[in-house]
Amino acid sequence: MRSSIVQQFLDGFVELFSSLRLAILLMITLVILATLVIGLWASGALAYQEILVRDGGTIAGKVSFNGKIPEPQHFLVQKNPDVCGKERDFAFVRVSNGALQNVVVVLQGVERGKPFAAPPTQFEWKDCVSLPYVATAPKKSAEEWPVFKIENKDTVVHNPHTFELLGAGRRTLWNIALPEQGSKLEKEVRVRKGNVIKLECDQHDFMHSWIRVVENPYFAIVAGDGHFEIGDVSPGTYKVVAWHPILGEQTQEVNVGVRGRTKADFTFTGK
Ligand SMILES: [Cu+2]
Repeated sequence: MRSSIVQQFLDGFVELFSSLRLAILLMITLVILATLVIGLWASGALAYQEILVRDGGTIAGKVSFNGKIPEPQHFLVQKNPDVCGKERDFAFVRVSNGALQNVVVVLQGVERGKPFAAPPTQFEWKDCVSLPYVATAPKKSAEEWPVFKIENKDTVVHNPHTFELLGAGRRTLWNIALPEQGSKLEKEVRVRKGNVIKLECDQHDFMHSWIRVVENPYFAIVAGDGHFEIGDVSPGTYKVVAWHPILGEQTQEVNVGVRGRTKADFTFTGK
């Protein structure tokens, strides 16, 4: 009799313990899952998703410049004046017939939509100029880094140096010499938090390019006349950002209707 009471007590204890253990295991699993989901979300690892866009609309507009156009910066060439010239002027702000050049327009935070191609961003370093001056670098998910391809077409040493820009600060990504004509590099740019990369040459302080990281295919670089167009946009409300490397960015909210055409014009002003 006594032994069966003890047995019952023991059985009950074992049962309680195993259900407690189960509950604890369940809680631990839930905590791990929640941490993972929050972590993925915070790191942006939840990649852009390609879907079939039906009845998409278009956002189009023009980016203008008003006011005094800043003077180009004048540089005295220290290295390789035989190839690069003795002096250089570099225009950080370029305007053509009132149209601001080198602006990237992006739709912010679009998580799914039309196909997103992510080819390497290509630069040609020729006549001691880095071209293009402004480019985009597609980043499809947290772990798929944009890639830069640079070719040295000059007979002098160029030394591409990339920086991730973070507010007023900047962090070196890499710094690789291209010693001779025909030297090439192809390398990931592991940008962490920022969405702007600066490309410079450590040999020549008048060589500059700026790159906007784009996380969806809804972006455009303005044409020479200032116009841009972004198509296949699912109907909805969007934040349109116009970004210039020197003049900063402007944002406006627009609505895109079924197969609609929405206008988004921007005007930057001289300081
Ligand atoms: Cu150089």
